[in-house]
Amino acid sequence: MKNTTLNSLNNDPEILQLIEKESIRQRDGLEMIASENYTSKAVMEAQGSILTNKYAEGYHGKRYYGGCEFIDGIETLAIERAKKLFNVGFANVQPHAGSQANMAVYLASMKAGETILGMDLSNGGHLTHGSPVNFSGLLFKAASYKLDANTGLINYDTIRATAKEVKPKLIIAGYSAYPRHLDFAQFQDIAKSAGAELLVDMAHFAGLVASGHHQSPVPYADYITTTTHKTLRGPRGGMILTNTEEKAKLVNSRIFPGIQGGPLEHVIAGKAVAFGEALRPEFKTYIDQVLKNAKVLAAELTAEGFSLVTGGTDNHLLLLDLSQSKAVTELTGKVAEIALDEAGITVNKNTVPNEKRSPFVTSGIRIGTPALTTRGMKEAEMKQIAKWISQVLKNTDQVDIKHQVKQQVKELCQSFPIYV
Ligand code: DSN
Repeated sequence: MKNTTLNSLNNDPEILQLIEKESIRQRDGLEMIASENYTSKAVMEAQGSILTNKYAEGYHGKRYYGGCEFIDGIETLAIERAKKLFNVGFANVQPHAGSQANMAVYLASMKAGETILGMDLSNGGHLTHGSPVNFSGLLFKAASYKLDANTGLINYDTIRATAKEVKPKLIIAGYSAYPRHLDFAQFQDIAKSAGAELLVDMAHFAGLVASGHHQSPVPYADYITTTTHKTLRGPRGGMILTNTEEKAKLVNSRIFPGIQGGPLEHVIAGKAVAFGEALRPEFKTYIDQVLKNAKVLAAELTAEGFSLVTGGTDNHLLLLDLSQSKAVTELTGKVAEIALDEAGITVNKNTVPNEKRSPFVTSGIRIGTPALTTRGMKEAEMKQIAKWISQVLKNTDQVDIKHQVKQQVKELCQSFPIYV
């Protein structure tokens, strides 16, 4: 596939070729990593623009560089659109990623060495929610809550009991691999009883909040963080939302000069474009279809003999527990991921509750529908895809089957071009 927008890269054929190959991979394969999506061309144009040339440390009216008059306009638009989209008082659109957004909130809410309480990583939490190898576990005392061993669901009584015991300064509600909705009223009550602040990291489900398909954390949380590139379908980046001026000021100072220097104004322009897109009625229809697709996929894979953590999904992702699935024996997440990749279906291996294997091997795979829905795929395609996933996972050592599926995947993808 010749990418005609990359003419200037003719002088760098090594990079050009690799971008072309990645374009073909994205075009011909089924992207089912739950945290990935396809941005619009408009988002990419903003992100690939001359705005990358500009330094703009500081904030509107308080920059440390001259020549920021247009940058101010762009960043203000991003902030105003974010506030409208989430019906919230304050937004900081400068975090380079979700990780930096979380770090700034931790430093706003606590001193180093104090305690955070988040979902255990192997139970579906995120690296920045207290993993010992991440800044969150290195700089803070990290306690975690696990999912109910029988149901795979969040047990709010367990979180309450743990909070009482470890007395956290900050409780984190949010996940990377949990297929159900969160109850923010319960989290808020637990945090209040424990004398803690509440952070909702909505990175995965921000699109669902924006479209009204998930309860909004805004009335309940002290801080809300998100990435902008998952269900929100914007450029790769982060954002922090707050409801009070006091917290907004604190967060702003923790982002800059606390942990970041110059903001990525080209990415911020991309965020503004994406928020504008998410404010349109079509975005609601899009998320509606994301959820319908996930439900159909869940039902079809269950019928094929696969076991789903929590028995199904309410959101954009499903988590297959291969160790509990009648359809396969001794299949690891690692082998499943590789086999599906060979068949043109991209997913990621994932730990499951009560995981017995290492995070490099795992007993599960996480599957999401945001990217395929952006391509226009609906229930009928999900039914077909579930059959292919099942066929490949039941025959991971059958090269012919993987090749056959890959060919069929490519043919399906031709009917659903990403960028026309
Ligand atoms: N790595 C992201 C995910 O895949 O969920 C979270 O940052």
